[in-house]
Amino acid sequence: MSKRIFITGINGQDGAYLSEYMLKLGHEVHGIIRRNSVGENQSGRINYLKDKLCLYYGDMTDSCSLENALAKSKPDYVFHLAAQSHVRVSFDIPEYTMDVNGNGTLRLLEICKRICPEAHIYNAATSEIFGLSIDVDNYQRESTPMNPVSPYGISKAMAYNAIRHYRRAYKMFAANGILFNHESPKRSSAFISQKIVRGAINIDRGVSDKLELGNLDSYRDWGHAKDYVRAMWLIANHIEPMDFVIASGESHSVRDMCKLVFEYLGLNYEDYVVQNPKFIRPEELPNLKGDATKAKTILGWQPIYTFETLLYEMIEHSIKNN
Ligand code: NAP
Ligand code: G4F
Repeated sequence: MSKRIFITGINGQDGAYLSEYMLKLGHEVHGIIRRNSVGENQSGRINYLKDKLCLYYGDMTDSCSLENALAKSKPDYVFHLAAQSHVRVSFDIPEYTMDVNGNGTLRLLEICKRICPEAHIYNAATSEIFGLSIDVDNYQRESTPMNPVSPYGISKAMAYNAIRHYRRAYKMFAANGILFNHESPKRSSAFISQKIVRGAINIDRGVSDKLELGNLDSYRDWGHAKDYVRAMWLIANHIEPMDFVIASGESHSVRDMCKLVFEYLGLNYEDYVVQNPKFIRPEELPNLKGDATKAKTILGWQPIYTFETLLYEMIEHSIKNN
């Protein structure tokens, strides 16, 4: 049966893939977009789906807009994906990051409690909430203590806890997907995967002669956004609201990523990649590696992409489209 889906952050990387997936399953998709002075950017990632979507202007800092959009869309499912999602930028705009990501989640929960208390709410939590905390086997999982190392991580820890509080206190279906890094051809070039892919292609084409990066020795657990939006739907449809880690279980360094992307283009990254202190963070999260056993066992989730196939797809897509 067709369900009414409401997505905050619908114009983001995950919002676009989730919209596509929900439409494919036959659901009605609603979402909020932000006013942008460049009209085309308001819905740049979802323009190809726009005729099939019900869009409202909205902002996580504006309760009125959230209330209006939720009252109109009357959702069965709320996917809360909107966030100031850039970790390094969160050091520059910490108060805004806390307001959008932390208080914004609280605003949304309060309004859902009044307008659609039966809706299944999925919250985009993140591996950044673990920060410096690692289990003895070098993985992070649902039981790993939180020790965030950025304003972004702190704001997301608040949102994660708000979801759990509303679940217990008001018996709402509110669940966290604790997702590790996920990328795709739709990823902004402000993040490392797309920055390396586009940077290497520009060097290969002779458009530039170097790529400036920050820390090459941090490790991340990278997956594909398409695999991760499938997990969101499984989490939101589980028999009871629970929190799940979604990760590939493999960890690679930024240096590994440079090596693979440059090699694919027949180049040696060491000849082109230079460090610029501008991209070094005041506090870095050195290691992320997630254990998604709970999601695999209980939800039957499995990723399709690997680190290599993810990056090959991004490179091929970028060569064709940029
Ligand atoms: P993204 O591409 O940066 O998209 C974020 C979306 O949130 C954008 O559509 C953005 O609007 C919207 N947004 C930002 N501030 C807003 C505000 N004040 N009010 C309303 N909307 C606002 O992020 P993503 O990669 O799709 O990630 C989706 C969610 O998962 C985020 O919450 C992120 O923190 C979380 N997450 C991501 C990853 C990852 O590796 N991708 C991992 C773990 C968790 P505009 O389109 O107008 O900019
Ligand atoms: O691609 P990144 O900016 O992603 P980061 O900070 O890990 O955050 C992403 O994943 C989180 C989940 O773990 C999400 F919650 C969050 O919303 C976002 O999607 O950086 C990855 C690594 C970092 O260690 C960073 O220091 O790459 C390093 N890096 C080195 N040079 C760089 C650069 N990152 C960026 N963005 N730009 C650089 O020039």
